[in-house]
Amino acid sequence: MITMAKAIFAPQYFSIMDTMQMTSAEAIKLEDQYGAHNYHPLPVVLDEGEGVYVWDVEGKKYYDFLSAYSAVNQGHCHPRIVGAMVEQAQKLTLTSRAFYNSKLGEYEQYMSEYFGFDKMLPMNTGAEAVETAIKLARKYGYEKQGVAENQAKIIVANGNFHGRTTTIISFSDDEDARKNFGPYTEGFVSIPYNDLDALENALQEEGVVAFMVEPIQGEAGVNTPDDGYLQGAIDLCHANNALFIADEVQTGIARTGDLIACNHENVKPDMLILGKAISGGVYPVSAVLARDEIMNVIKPGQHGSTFGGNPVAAAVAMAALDVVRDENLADNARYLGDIFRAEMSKLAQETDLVDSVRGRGLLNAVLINDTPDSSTAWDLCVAMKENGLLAKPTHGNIIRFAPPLVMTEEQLMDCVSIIRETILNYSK
Ligand code: IF1
Repeated sequence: MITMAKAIFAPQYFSIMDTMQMTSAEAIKLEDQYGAHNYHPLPVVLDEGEGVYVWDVEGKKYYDFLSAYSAVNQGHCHPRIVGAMVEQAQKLTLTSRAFYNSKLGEYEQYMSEYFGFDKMLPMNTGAEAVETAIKLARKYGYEKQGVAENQAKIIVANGNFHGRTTTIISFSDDEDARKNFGPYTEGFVSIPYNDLDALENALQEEGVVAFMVEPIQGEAGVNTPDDGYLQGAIDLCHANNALFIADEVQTGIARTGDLIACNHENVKPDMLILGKAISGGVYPVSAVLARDEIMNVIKPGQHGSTFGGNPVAAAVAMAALDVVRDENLADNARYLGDIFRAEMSKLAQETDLVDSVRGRGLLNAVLINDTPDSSTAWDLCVAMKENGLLAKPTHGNIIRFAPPLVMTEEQLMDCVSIIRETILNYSK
C-alpha cells in the first residue's frame, strides 16, 4: 500500500523495480538457494517499516514485537535518525582513523557525557565492542594490576550471550553457538548467573581481571537477577581488584525502563558495552565507555576498525540518542512493561499453555508450558504472525516480546489482544 502511495504522491521514489516486487515465496527461495543457512527465520518477508509497524512484500501489516532483538527501540525508520544519516551520507561517510573527521570528537564528547564516562571507543557491532572490552580488561590487568603476562582471566556467567566471534563463543555454554568452532580461546571462568557466592569464590583465582555480565540475560530467556545482584557483584569485584563490565548491547538504550539496566540498581560499571539501539537500527554502531585510567591503556596502533567511529555512525547515534531522551522512551518502556506483564500474568491464569512472564521494561519473555524441544512456542509465533504480530521464540519454549519503545498504550493493548486471542484459540 505504501508503495502505491509513493507512486501517487511521491513519484520520484517510485521505481520500475517496485512494479517488479517479488513474492514472499520467491524471496525465501532466493535466500535458501544463495544465502548461508545460518538462521531459521519465521516465514515472513518484510519490505517496509515505520514506527511499531512492518509490512511484508504482499503489503500485510504487522506489529513488530521483536525490534530486531532490541536494535529498533526508537521505531522503524525514525525520521530524525534517517534524516541525520541521509544528511551526513551526502557530505562525508568514511575517512578511516588515519585522519581526524569533523563528527568523531563531537560524538565522543556526546556519548561520554550522555552515559557519564571519561571516554568512549567506537566500534560497529556488539561483538566487536565485547572483544574490545575483553582486550581493555586484559591490558589493564597486565599494565596496571601486575597480572602475569598471558595469565589474565575474565569471569563470565553461564547462559551468557555476548556475540559470535571465536573468542566469545569460547566462553559460551550454548552447544549450538560453540560446537565445532574450536580450538577455543583460554582465560575465561564460567560461574552460575545471579550467584554472588560463586562470584566471590571465582574472584579468588589468580589473575582475575574482570567479571563481564549481562544485567539481564536476553538470549537465555530474559533472565532477570535478584534485586541487589548487580550491586553485590560490583562490590565483590572492587574488593578483589577486578573490573565490573556490563554488556548492555541488548538491555541498554532504555529497553528495560532505564537508560541502561544497571541504573535499576544505581550501579555504574567500570566498563559499559553498548550496541544495537545506539543507532535505532539504522546503522551498525557500538561502543565501549570507561574512565581514563582504563581507556588510556590503549595506545595508537593497538586497536581499532575501518568503520569504527565513522561520520555517519556518529551522526546517526547522536540523533538516535536524542530521540531516546526527547521522547522519554525509558519512562514509556517502564510504564508499558508493567502493563504488559500484568496482562500476561492474567493470561497465565486463563490457560495452562502459559506458565509465566518475566522481564523488565519492554524486554519480556513468556514461558510456554511445554518442553523446550517442543514446537509449541514456534507454532504460536507462526499463529501470531497470521494474526498480525511478529515475535520469535528464544530457547525452545520461551517467546521473547520486545516491541519498539515508541509504542502507545492503545497499540500495546491491541497487541495484548492479538497475543491473548492467538494463545487461547491455539490447539496443537
Ligand atoms: C544473533 C539476542 C542473541 C547481545 C549481547 C552482544 C551481542 C548481542 C547481550 C552481539 C547480540 C543478537 C545477535 C543475534 C540475535 C541477538 C541475540 F539475545 F539479542 F536475542 F543472539 F542472543 N551482547 N544479540 O544480545 O552483538 O555482534 O550481534 O551486534 O547473532 O542471532 P552483535
